[in-house]
Amino acid sequence: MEIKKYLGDRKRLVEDKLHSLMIAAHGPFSDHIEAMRYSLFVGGKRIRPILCLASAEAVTGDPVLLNEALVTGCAIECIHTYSLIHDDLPAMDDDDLRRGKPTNHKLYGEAGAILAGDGLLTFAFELLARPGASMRTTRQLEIIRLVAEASGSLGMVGGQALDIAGENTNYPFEHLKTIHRSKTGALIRCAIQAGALAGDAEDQQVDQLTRYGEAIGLAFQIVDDLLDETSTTEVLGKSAGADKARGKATYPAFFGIEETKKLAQQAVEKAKQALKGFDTQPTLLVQLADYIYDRTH
Ligand code: GRG
Repeated sequence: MEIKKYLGDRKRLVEDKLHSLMIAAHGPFSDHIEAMRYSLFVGGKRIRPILCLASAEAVTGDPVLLNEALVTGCAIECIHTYSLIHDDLPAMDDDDLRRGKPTNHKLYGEAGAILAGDGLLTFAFELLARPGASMRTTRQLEIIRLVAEASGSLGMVGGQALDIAGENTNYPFEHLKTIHRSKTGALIRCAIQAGALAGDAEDQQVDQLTRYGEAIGLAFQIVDDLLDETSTTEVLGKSAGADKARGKATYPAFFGIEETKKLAQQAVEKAKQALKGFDTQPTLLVQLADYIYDRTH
């Protein structure tokens, strides 16, 4: 399938599912829920749930298991959205624009935005721990633990803490790699691993998809560093040039633009290598790896 069509179809599928999960869980009326819904539906590429689903599709065609992967991906998207809401707060990156629209705290105030993020994070675990999920309980618990680890202090939250502490300091490149791996890479890798587990993959497949996910997570953040330097606020839907303005270390700051592009490409190639030996070559995952390099926002 052509990758643009695949991304469009899956984005719609994810958004329809997110709508139905939010309505089923919360009922329609309250300012707090509205603040959660605002950031969840204001835009976004939905790359984490799409990767979760594509990973499951690489190991199973069973529609029941694919639905499990879809719900899992939606939970991860809720966590991603919470992280963006909190990242934009005045106490963190203090941004006015996200996904091309005003940031959550600009509309709902700081307390409202903190609570919207908290609500989304908690809702994600409600979804992951849902009763009656059509997978083995051990698998469901494995996914819950994986998502908790990837989002928490040894993953995204820890990476964010290191990132903030490192602003305007001259730390070595190895430290930047740790920040990238934890702040951004962990949740992307986890989306792919969780998709494989929801699809009831064999251990060897989980291992290969984990290595794919690690490489894709790194490629994604290197490209994010590049876009921050080379693109515009209009195209990105968030403030371009923000990394430099905040004294953040990035790949281009260490290596320059051209070398950074090569490093991103190498990470994409490493991801594709990890898929070698799959019974049927997971073409979509290969194409998604290329998309992550080619993306413009
Ligand atoms: C506040 C705990 C906490 C963590 C924040 C995700 C994050 C950690 C900070 C966001 C800062 C940032 C720009 C990170 C770079 C990579 C990244 C996560 C970009 C945004 O993800 P996309 O491109 O966004 O998938 P969309 O809007 O498409 O969902």
